Amino acid sequence: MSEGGVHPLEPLSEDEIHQTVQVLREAGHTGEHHRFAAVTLAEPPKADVLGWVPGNGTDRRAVAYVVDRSTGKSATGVVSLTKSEVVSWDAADGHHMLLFEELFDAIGIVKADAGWQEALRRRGVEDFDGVQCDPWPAGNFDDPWAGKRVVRVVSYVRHDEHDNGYAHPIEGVVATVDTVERKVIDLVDVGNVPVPADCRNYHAGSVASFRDDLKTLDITQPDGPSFVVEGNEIRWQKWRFRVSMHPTDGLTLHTLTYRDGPKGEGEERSVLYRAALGEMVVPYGSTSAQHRWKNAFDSGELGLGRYPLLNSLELGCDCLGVIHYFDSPQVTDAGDTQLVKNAICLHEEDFSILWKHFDLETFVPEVRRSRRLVVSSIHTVGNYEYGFYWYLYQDGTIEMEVKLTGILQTQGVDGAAADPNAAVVSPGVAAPNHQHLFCFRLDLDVDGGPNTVYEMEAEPDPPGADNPYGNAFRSKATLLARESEARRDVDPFRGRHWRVVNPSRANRVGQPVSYRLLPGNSPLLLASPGSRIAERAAFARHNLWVTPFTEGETRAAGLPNLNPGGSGLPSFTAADRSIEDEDVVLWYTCGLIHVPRPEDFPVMPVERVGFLLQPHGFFDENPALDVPAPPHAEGHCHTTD
Ligand SMILES: [Cu+2]
Repeated sequence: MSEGGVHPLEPLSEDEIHQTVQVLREAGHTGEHHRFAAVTLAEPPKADVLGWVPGNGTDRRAVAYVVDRSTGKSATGVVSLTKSEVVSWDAADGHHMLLFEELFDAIGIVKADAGWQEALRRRGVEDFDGVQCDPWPAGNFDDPWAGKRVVRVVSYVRHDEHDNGYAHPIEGVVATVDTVERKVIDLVDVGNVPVPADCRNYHAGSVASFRDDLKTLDITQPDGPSFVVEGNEIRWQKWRFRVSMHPTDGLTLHTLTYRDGPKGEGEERSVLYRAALGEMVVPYGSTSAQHRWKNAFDSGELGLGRYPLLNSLELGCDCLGVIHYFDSPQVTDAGDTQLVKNAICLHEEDFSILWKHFDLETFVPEVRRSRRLVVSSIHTVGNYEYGFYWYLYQDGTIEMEVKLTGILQTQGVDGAAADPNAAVVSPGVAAPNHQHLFCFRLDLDVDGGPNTVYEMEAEPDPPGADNPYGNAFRSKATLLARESEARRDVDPFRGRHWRVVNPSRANRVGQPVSYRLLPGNSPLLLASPGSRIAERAAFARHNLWVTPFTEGETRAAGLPNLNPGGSGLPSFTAADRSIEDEDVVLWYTCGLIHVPRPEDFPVMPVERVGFLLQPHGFFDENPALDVPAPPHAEGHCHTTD
């Protein structure tokens, strides 16, 4: 048995990753042709985690996602680290995320391809070494190669090593590479658009002059931060939770509770069991040969929680203040271990006012500063960066904010043949319209559960004898009893949102306790319902889905790489299960419709999107009354008893 002190949700150590690889090798499951897309903790069944007490060992397990490069077949292996043996080896499933080795190989294969070289010469490009090739997930369009492991490669010219290639797209050339056969199996070479010549750079060496009026801004916490970290457990104010980095789900919160009442006396109340990205997709809206197939599932196809997509964060650059970093041990394709240092950043921020009132009878104000805890990570997926920021607030609010930055996906255009589905951002350079759609899997356990979900919205009362002035409106609650009733879309005109209620527990005024999901910007998938991407990214056709918690139902689109569609939520919900008075999981999709601006180029200022989880009747009153006034405040911001 594992050591009693190790919590079942502690991430794998480098030694445990090494052990997993060794066990699979020694059992004969993996050989010279096998590569490891990911090795991560096999999270134990929920009941085992919740029932764990220190001193009770659990069977600690790892899961390995493996690809055989000689056949393209993939497999999932589960290894008991406690017993050092293989628990299961499922060679039946395919579609595991892309290996970096496949992506890097594809670049070399394309550059050596005579047809591709000829297509570039036709565009005046002769220096193939200076060309930047970007391999992409290929999607699934019933192509002749459907079912094989393929990637599509598009290219850009760099005038020197650090030049921004996205300013010089080589338009109309797409090479499809079979990563098993290791050859180009299809080459698109269409159109006659010149490669845009203007250099558009953003790195410090390329900026002519910097503004010179920024004074020093230091953040100091002379007494240290207010949080305590033990393993992957964090305690801050009344919150307690765990954090981890998952290969596909990215930054993950586990077993989040809030202590209701004074220190040492309050009740520790459960809010959620697990919250993380359940999938994301970036569908492009251009019909052109170079862009029509671009639908990156950056989570399930590319594994944004893996090295080298997962960034090592730098103090003073990515994060400011008194920081605690969590490292992320990873497996390499070849089965070695690699530590991503500073993968998760934990720190506190001042966040303006928490609450205030100025009493006009006494002219005495009461003001409290809001402090929030920030847990964040940043991921580079090709041209884009995504930052995921979980915020915890003193009033019981939880917020997710995705920060989108990086470089636009670009398209060479000549003025005469402008693409109606793209926006020009620089002379000769357009960027296709696209969406970024993030589906968060939110396993709420409000006061432990079971829970029931209600859709809430404001409804005007009809004018009449009961509403003579026509001003009345009420809050309408609609029970979502079955999965088929819980595929819902936002309605900002009615303030639509969703409440997760614990029907067996009431607050002081007799209402069932609840947390509510307040949606942020929530566009739906714009691609037509009959399109292949609508099948593959079905989760994004509704803002909300609700399922009863079921072990293994973790990915909103299943394993999306090369997948024709139908996996994930459509399949989970096919039996139309009851979700009333159950352990419910919410799948909420927020996102952006990105019509690119010239200001997004050559590097895009951060855009933000996200949502809130807020207590609604969970507490009996404002839970942040006990936040003290700032001790060193100048002037008058509170009474002095
Ligand atoms: Cu975008």
